[in-house]
Amino acid sequence: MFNKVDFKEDILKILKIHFGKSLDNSLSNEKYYAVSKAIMNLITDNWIKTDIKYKEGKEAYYFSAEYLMGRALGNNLINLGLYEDVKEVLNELEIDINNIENLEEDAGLGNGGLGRLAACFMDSSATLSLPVTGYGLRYNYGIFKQEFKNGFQVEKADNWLKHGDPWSVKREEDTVIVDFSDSKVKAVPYDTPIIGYGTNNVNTLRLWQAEPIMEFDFTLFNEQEYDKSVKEKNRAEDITRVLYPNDSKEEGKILRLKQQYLLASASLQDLIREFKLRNIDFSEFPKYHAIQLNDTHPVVAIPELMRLLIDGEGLDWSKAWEITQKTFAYTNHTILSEALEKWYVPLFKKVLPRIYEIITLIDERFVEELKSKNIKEDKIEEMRIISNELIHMAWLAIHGTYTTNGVAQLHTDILKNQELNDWYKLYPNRFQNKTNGITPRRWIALANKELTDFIAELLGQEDWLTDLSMLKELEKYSDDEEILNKFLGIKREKKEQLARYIKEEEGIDINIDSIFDIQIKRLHEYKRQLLNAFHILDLYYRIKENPNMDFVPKTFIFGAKAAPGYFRAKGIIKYINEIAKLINNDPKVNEKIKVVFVHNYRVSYAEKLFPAADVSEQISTAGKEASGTGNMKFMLNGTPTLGTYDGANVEIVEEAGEDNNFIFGARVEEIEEMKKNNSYDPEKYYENIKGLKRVVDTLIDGTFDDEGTGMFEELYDALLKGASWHEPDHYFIFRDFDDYRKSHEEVSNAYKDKLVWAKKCWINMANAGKFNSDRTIRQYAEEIWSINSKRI
Ligand code: NBG
Repeated sequence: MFNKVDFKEDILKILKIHFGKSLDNSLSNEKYYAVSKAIMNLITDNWIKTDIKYKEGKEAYYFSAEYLMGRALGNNLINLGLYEDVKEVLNELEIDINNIENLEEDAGLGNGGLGRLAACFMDSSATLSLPVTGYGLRYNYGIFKQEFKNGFQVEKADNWLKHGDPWSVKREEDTVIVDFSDSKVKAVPYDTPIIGYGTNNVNTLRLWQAEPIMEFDFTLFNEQEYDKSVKEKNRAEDITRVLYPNDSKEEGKILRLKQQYLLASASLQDLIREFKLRNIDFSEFPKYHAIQLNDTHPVVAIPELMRLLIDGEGLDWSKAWEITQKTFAYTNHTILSEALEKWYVPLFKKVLPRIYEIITLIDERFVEELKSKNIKEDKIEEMRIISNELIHMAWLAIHGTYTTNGVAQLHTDILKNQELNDWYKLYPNRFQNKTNGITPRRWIALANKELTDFIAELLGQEDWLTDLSMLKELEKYSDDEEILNKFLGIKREKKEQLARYIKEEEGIDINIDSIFDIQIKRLHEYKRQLLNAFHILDLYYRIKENPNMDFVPKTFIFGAKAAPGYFRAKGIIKYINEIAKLINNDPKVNEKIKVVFVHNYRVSYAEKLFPAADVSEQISTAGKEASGTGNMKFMLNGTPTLGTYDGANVEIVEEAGEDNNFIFGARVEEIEEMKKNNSYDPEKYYENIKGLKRVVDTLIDGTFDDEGTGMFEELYDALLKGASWHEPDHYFIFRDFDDYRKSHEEVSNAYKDKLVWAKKCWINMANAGKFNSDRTIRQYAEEIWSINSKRI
């Protein structure tokens, strides 16, 4: 039971012990630290109990190179059900809870959807009292902080640990040694508690940090060679120094391979050490462990487990292989070819010679298997794990695991029938779908308290936060004016809050009565922020031509980081910022449209954006977005989707109805058809679709200045001339432009009648139940991991 007096005393004690200060003279971030540590104190007994309880039987382990956790304080208080109590205590201490919440740095140990999904899965696993432990890497620097200079993206280091990390505990005693050909390093685990909602269970996220075995070289130090004496230390620490900032594109760098191997090896050594305490035969290993590989990043764990079993434990090959295959499962998160990881053999061999050798043996045996199944020679060459001096990690993943899953129905179908069709034919029973989800604790309870309270009032209870399907009951109010008006009032309040925040952060005034049309996600050509930009510019020109045209004011909001080496993505950011400058400074139109590109989009910014949105932009080229999860966050907060038939959009529309969303553009079949027949002619659209040429030409006609970088011309060429590696307009922007414009018009028309609009929003929210990550995790637990709830 929570005791206010004790809690208050704890805070004061921690301030004293940790900072040598009293409440009066401590700084805000010290108060944040003390409050967080006081919460750690509250949950520790349950954390220990949970750990003991889980050891009784089978556990699942989520191996992921990324966890995009965001802030912990508010979420932990929500999950503990203590938000209001703690707020009161802090009030008595004259500490403003919002103030200290906002001081917390985001734990940005991920790039985008894949890392955020891992974070939602942790929350759901704990909430369901499921024995699931996350394994990952503790990067000293997370995803870079983004600034704009003259509209160009500039990256700054994200020193998220600068004020310390009250939410983790270093477990020196569980340190393991990881071997590379040129060095050995220590992997030291830091454990973070994952607090479930509505349960006492506290799960664990274990993140490894690389450290040198020898702190520094005393001989060199004594010889006054100070730089050299710490060289080894720095080299070791470099491994977990920084997160690679690429989303959906792989970097074939040595350091990246070292990161992946450190994660795989340290985590497996940890599991094997624990397993050996059971004193049972290794053939029982899969009965106690299911390991989920989050994309190909941790797939080197497959040969690493083979190595540990054969070289370390003396098992023979076939027994080790059987154990390995029964232990691992693999999730595929993309079909983009540039994201399917391949390692260049000479590089891999140099860093991990023994692991390379094991992969060659796996490959040889696989080739035998294919031959025995009468697969043709050329097919075998295509499918084998090592070919053309490249190791295909996705092939290794499918072959070395008992199941492969996609992350939305459409994505899984594309894997089975197109991208991985050969594999599907080889192992038809190994493929399954697990449609992604999001945690309602962070994405509505924390981010939208107003709507959360309203829902609880209508449903008369609070269990809906774990059983989102209850939202369906709210559908009966979809014609109830009073309810809809209250709902609109809440949306308005969230829009006001966002507008205030945007004013503070970006210095821009936005109109609360305008439609907040929001596209927030990583910047990537396939996500087509450029299509959105072209449409905005077209609108601008049409308003200029016809100032009296019937128009509903719109605020277009973007948030996106571009990978630092992704030239085109950076060009698109600059282009949108140029459009924003033009429009926002034109007094004749800025009453009608505004464009805001918020800087440093991240989890904590997202919490303010999703609840305030009127329109959710999900406009990827059909077939390219594996799932999307932002689309689900908008939906849960009552926002219709303006999107293509792609990823989980398809399922969103299935749940909430076509009438309540705005679907446009080419579907997968049409795009496949065009590709097959080579029949797509972007130039035809460019010349014939009214208004299209005018906006596309702004990339080269001097309307905007890219300061001599050549960025805009390069974008233009990509659309009209193509490049060595792709056809012109390979994301079909021109094909979809006019359809997209029409859909925007439909949005404007629907928005004019407040109640018609509110009903669409309401029905979306009421049908968001499927997209609870609790549902997703329950399916993983039952259909992949075979684990059961274990409440303490
Ligand atoms: C991303 C997809 C998204 C999907 C998330 C989570 C990668 C490699 N993939 O569509 O692009 O929602 O994974 O599954 O980051």
